[in-house]
Amino acid sequence: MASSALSVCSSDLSYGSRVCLPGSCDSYTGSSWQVDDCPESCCEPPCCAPSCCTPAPRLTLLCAPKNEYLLAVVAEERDSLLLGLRYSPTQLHFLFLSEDGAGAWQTRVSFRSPALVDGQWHVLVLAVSEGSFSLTTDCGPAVDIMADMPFPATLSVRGARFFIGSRRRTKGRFTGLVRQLVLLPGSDATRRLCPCVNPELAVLSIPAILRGLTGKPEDNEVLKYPYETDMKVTLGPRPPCTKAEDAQFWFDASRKGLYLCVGSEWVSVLAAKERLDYVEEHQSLFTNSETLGIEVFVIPETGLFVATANRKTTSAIYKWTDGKFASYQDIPTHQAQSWRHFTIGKKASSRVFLAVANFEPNEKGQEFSVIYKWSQRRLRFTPYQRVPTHSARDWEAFEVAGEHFLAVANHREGDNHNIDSVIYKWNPGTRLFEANQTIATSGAYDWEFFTVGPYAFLAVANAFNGTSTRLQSNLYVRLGGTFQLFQSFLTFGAADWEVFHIGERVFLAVANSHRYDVEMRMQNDSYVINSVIYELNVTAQTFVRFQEIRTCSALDWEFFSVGEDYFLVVANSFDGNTFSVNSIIYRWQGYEGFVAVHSLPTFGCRDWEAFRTAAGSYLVYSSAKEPLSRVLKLRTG
Ligand SMILES: [Ca+2]
Ligand SMILES: [Ca+2]
Ligand SMILES: [Ca+2]
Repeated sequence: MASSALSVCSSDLSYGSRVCLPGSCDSYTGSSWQVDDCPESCCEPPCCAPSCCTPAPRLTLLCAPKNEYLLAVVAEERDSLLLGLRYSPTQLHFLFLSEDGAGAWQTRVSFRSPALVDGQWHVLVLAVSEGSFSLTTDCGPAVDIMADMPFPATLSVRGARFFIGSRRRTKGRFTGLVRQLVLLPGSDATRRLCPCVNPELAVLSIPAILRGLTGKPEDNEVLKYPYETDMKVTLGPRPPCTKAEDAQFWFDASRKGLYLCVGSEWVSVLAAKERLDYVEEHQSLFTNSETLGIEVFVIPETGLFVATANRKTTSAIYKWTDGKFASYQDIPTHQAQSWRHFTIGKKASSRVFLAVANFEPNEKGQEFSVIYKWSQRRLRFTPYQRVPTHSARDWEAFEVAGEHFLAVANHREGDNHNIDSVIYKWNPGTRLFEANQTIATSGAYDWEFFTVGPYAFLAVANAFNGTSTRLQSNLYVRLGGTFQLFQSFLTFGAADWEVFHIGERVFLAVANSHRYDVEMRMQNDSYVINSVIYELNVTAQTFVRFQEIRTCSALDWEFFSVGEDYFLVVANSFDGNTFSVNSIIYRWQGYEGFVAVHSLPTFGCRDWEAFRTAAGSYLVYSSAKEPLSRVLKLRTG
């Protein structure tokens, strides 16, 4: 009637160098069921006692001289164990308290201990129903034990406390790592978590069973599995809690909160806090043509906008109106690649700019990109300054010590990819941007500016040098009034740099799009390659490789946060065969880095932007292959 799924990485328990024959440890012949009528301290003889040890190199078990608790429910007052899962190198014991008129006794169901002591993560699923106990390890074959002593139909946990990794006392504390413990009432999780013979961390992060519970109206019923129908766990919107529902559970799937009906109140058993639950489509935004770049920005006292850089002759600006983006202004562009919004001056609404990167010359063969300025009077963007560019891919706007800069990524001039990109500086006298510094780039795709303490950095994504995509992308630091080379990174068709901060830590992620070399033959796997996240090592004053993530011609990374969680979403555009590939949302999980949590079907995905309104958090992505961008809503609990 209940099952628990554990992922366990046991530490090396082989302290003590003595080994012993398994037979000498306990009378286990596989798995067993027995009434456990003696205190646990004496139940299992210390298997490594010298008397029972024989060196036996072939049939050996390294063992620890104690049992460790993975979980325990302890009745505090009488200090009795109501429920427990105890692990020893030889056996895994499931313990529970049975009570009837004659008294209370502890029952122990023992499985031959799964081999966990190998430094790897393991998934244990223990399914318990009235008369049977079933254990699967890493989704292998289940070991079933039919019990003479049934699992109690009711088990009062009044005044009890739940312990993970211990049973209250220091003794018996688990010395390995428990990554996740899922208690699933009323259901056997085995077939929902499996098959998963080689469980990956990504799969473990949110078990499919929890991901599937979206709290839709049709879910608002008592679970439908026959033997589960008496479990009284209700899903869906908050049900009533009256005398009739006393001691029943309500699982709020949308917020992952578990509540118990006590008296006439739902009492939180597992706290629910705001977190990303799932992503749902919010708006299909039909665009003038395929969209390469999107830029979301706010004009104070006017509203929220998105600018789309469209492949054909007209790009567009949409305004957030009644919870959707609505057409606002069309702007003629020439194979626009991206937009960049920025402001200059204090009175933000009167100094709003938008720069477009044009990839192609105009009808007269003139090649330039354009800076537009927001007209407070006309409530439209109007052309402000033309800047000569060469197949411009990207604009980056930034401010250093009160001065305003714009950097353009010049991709190529004719067939020559090894050209200068230019940093422009705002001249407050002329009120124009003027060339300030040139930097040699190779098929430049993206600029990314950031600061760390007093230092200003500018990273360029170099995508192609005319023969190869395998080349150095560079990070520059501003010293003595110019940007100077700080560090080089080997990249493969680098299309985007994304900088982000988590606490004090600074990360730089590169989107590697393509492994290609004129010398090399085309390879099928040249699009499915690793993109890399680097972390700044402050002591060494250098960025070091933090994590590599498999991507499919990645073109953009976008970092965002929801509640207390941090996420990265990647624009996967092509896998060598099709543009229909999933883009992936990764969640920051501390020492494990970023772990995949959501797969989003996308088509030729080019650019992601995250934004927030009073109604919640959203993502929008553009497609370089169809005139359709999509706005997604991040559902949180
Ligand atoms: Ca950029
Ligand atoms: Ca980005
Ligand atoms: Ca983006």
